[in-house]
Amino acid sequence: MKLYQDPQAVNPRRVRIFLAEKGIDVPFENLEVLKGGHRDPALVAKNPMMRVPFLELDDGTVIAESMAICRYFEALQPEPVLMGRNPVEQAGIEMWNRRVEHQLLGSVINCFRHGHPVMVALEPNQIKEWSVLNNTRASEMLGFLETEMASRPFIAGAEYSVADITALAAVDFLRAARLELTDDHPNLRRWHADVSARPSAAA
Ligand SMILES: N[C@@H](CCC(=O)N[C@@H](CS)C(=O)NCC(=O)O)C(=O)O
Repeated sequence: MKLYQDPQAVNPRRVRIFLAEKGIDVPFENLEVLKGGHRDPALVAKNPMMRVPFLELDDGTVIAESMAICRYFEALQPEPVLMGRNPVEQAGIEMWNRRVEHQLLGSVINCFRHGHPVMVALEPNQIKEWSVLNNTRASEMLGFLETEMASRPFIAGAEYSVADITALAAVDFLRAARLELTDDHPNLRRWHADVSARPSAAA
C-alpha cells in the first residue's frame, strides 16, 4: 500500500491527519504538484484524474479523493471513530464535513488557484473575479462557523471527527486566501487551539 501525496498540498494533509488520528502507518510517495509531478505518465496511468492524494493498494486498486481514502481506512480500522457510530452521527458528520469542504476549504482553494500567480501552473485560465468572490465566500463561512461553534466543542458536535480535520486543513490554509482568524472569531480560535494541540495536527 502506498499514498501518493504532496507534503505542501492541503488535501493530502487531510488524509495524513486522519491516518495520524487512527495511528495507521502508510508509506508515502511524495511528489511536487506545482512541478507537475502528478502528471508523470506512469502516475496518470494509475490516477487519470491527476489529483493528489491517491492510495494504491497492494493488489493495484487505486482509491482517489481524500474522503474516499478516509472512508476506506475508517472501514478497515473503525477505532477511533472519526466518521460516526450510528446513522444519525454519520449523517451529521457527513453534513458538516461537506459544508466545511465546499464552503470553506473549496472557497479558499478557488481564491488561491485563481488569484495567486504561482497557481498559473495548475490553473492556466485564472479568473480574478472568481478569486475575489471565493474570498468573500470563505470569509462568510468563517462567520457562519463562528456562530455555530458557540454551542459545541467540535465542528460536528461533542466529539472530534473528520469534519474537524477538513476544517483544520482549511483554517491553516486561510493565508492562501489572505484571510485569518481574528478577534471576531473567538469560538473558532478556541476550537483551532484545541484541534491544533492534538499530535495529529503536525501531520
Ligand atoms: N477532491 C479531491 C481534490 C484533490 C486536489 O485537488 N488535490 C490538489 C492538491 S491539494 C491537486 O492534486 N491539484 C493538482 C492539479 O490541480 O492539477 C480530494 O478531496 O482529494
